[in-house]
Amino acid sequence: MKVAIGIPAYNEEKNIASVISKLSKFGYSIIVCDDGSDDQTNQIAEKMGALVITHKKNLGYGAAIGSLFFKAKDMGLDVLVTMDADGQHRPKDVKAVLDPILNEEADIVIGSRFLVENKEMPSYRKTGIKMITKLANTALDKQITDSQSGFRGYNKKVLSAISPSESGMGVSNEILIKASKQGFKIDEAPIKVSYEGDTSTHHPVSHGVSVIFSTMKFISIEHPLKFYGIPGIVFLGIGLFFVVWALQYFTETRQILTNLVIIGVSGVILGVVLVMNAILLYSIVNLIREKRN
Ligand SMILES: Nc1nc2c(ncn2[C@@H]2O[C@H](COP(=O)(O)OP(=O)(O)OP(=O)(O)O)[C@@H](O)[C@H]2O)c(=O)[nH]1
Ligand SMILES: [Mg+2]
Repeated sequence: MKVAIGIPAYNEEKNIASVISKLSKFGYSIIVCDDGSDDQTNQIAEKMGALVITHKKNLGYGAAIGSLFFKAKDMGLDVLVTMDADGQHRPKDVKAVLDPILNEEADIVIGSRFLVENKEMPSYRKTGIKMITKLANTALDKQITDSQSGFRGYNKKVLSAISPSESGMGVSNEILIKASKQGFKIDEAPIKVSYEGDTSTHHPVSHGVSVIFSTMKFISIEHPLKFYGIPGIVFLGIGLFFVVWALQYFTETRQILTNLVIIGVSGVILGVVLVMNAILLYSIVNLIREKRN
């Protein structure tokens, strides 16, 4: 079995050396994607014997994951395990993420921070990640606990079927939503994470908002009937209710209640637009899928 660890790294000169040396002890081959770091990350990773992919400029976490997927395919890997470069993930947890894939029990294994207690995790991050995971679960067959963890294992089938397109942190949900839609088996394994000195390199609110928007985008593409259809039918129902009410009032009193009419007509228009959109997007997405197969 050809297994490698893929590490997306952006300005991680402080942590990358110890992450690579600890992983090497487990005998794993290591691929580092240097995402346009302007510190010594690239040189250190090279010196530590990792295979280094270099982005000339910073393209984003998602772009780094995309490059690692591409390299894994190119190398004909059977399994790619991704983990962060900031020392938050423990190399000894690789086995827990890898084994279910080697035993063919799952196609994707997520190292979840919510299956065992992770005391160090700041509560605002717990809340944020749980909220985003809840949103992702609306588009996943199997409900999961941590859709944002970057510590994951992917088998060969997933690596060849999915090409991540999201350049930001939204890639984590993108891969899961696409994989679930294609029927891949997603599982979770417990991991411990350290938050010593809070290593995060982005603002939690902007990070959270960008991930929520990109997740909505992928849910709307993968599940247009659900995403647009259901609200469309609700608006149509409310609109028709108000129109009938206005008509009834008019027949009884010969008077027009403008606000009833406005609510009614705008509800019907919005409803029709959303339902049309759902059908249109559904047929376009399926047409593209048929063309692709
Ligand atoms: N933030 C950020 N990280 C990147 C980028 N490209 C690669 N990375 C790497 O992606 C991994 C995850 O980034 P983190 O900033 O630790 O994100 P996080 O783990 O969700 O946030 P924390 O839980 O606070 O650490 C790290 O190894 C980064 O070095 C990028 O453009 N921005
Ligand atoms: Mg981190």
